[in-house]
This record gives sequence, C-alpha cells and structure tokens, in this order.
Amino acid sequence: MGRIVVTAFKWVPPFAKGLVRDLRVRWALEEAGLPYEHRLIGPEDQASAEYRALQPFGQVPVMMAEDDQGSSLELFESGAIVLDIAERAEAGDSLLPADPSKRSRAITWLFAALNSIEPHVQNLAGIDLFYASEEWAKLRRPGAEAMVQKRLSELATALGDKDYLEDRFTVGDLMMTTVLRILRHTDLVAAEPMLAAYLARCEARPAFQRALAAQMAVFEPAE
Ligand SMILES: N[C@@H](CCC(=O)N[C@@H](CS)C(=O)NCC(=O)O)C(=O)O
Repeated sequence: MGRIVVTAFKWVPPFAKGLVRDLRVRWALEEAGLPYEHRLIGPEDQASAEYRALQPFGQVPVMMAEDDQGSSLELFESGAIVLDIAERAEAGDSLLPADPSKRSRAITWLFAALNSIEPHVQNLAGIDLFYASEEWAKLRRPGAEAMVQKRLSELATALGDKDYLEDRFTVGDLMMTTVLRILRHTDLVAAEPMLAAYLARCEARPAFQRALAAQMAVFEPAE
C-alpha cells in the first residue's frame, strides 16, 4: 500500500476529544503497521462539493489510499475503512484471523458493535451531550439508559471471562472498544466489571495509545 491519508477534524468540543471516529481508522492502521498522514478539515470543507464527493454526509473519517501502482481508493464509513485495512493487513494477521470461519466471526462482532450496540449508545450520548436541558430529553433518558444497560449486560454475558470477544483480539474488539468509549461520561460500563476490564485491556494496546495520542495532539498540541 502506498500513501494513506485519513481525514480528521481541526477542532471539536471537549466532550468529543478522543472519541472522534477517525480514532478507529488511526487505531486499525497502527495495529496493521501502516503509516498514514491526516488531513485536517473544518466546517467549510465538510460543506464543500469536493469533500461531499469523498463523504456524502460531510463527516469524518475518509481514508484515501494509493496503491503501489498509483491508483487510488477513497473510502468512507469507519466500519468499511477498518475492514479494508484489516484485509490489507492480512499478511500480518493483525486484525482478522486467516481462518475463514474465525474471520467471519470477527466481522460479525464488528457489525454487532456498529449495528446492535452503537445506535443505543449514540442515542443516550446524544440526549446527554446535546439535549440534556430539554424536557423531552429528561422524559426519554431513563428508557434510553435502560436500553444501553440491557445491551451492555448482554454483551458482558457473551464476553464471559474471555479476554476478547473471540479467542484473540480482532477488528471486532477494535470497533466494540470505540463504541463503549462513547459512554465515558457515564458509569454504565463500570457497572459491568468484566466489560470494564475488557475495555481497559483493549485500550492498553500500544497501537490504541498511539492512535489516541495522534488524535489528541491535533486538539491539544504540545506548547
Ligand atoms: N457512520 C459514520 C459516522 C461518522 C460520524 O458520525 N462522524 C462524526 C464525527 S465522530 C462527524 O463527522 N460529525 C459531524 C457531522 O455529522 O456533521 C462512520 O462510522 O464513519
């Protein structure tokens, strides 16, 4: 793989620092040992026709990758990007097992993170971070929180006493970790000790720490 560029925001409010979804892509690239650059964007870029051609919704992340022959690939959606990286990193077996059945199980967890857990987590985070003072949000919050608790309890049961969702760290754990992190303003993950330990285990990975430091360095540059 040739040059890799990932889009990220120049600025975000404090509640989003360390959670912006380019973190997923940075982490996958770090796990795969693929060097990358970032392109920092702001609201004008998000609205531009040029950026919309790369990301129809004006969001981050986008990954632009050139292959060694010079042809380029532009991808959006963090799940699709992370999977693409995992497939390219196959030789290193770093994010997806080589065995086809184990590979499908890992991909299943990636979808579970994005499709069965994140919508509920995002719903609660949206209520708390954007609408907390609205009357409707106060009424809706208990139900939204209960749904997250239910999903976390179910996830904790599936994890059991394993270190990872399958028998080793995969792209599914990477995505699940970034989804659980969205709840950091609550004590919901802490209320599930096995899940809290799992989250800490995944976050302790050196590749995660490098990815997080790279995102945070944009928002809080060293003096
Ligand atoms: N499903 C998309 C969601 C991307 C997303 O929500 N990006 C946020 C940052 S974490 C964003 O760009 N928000 C600004 C906006 O929606 O205008 C993905 O996973 O890539």
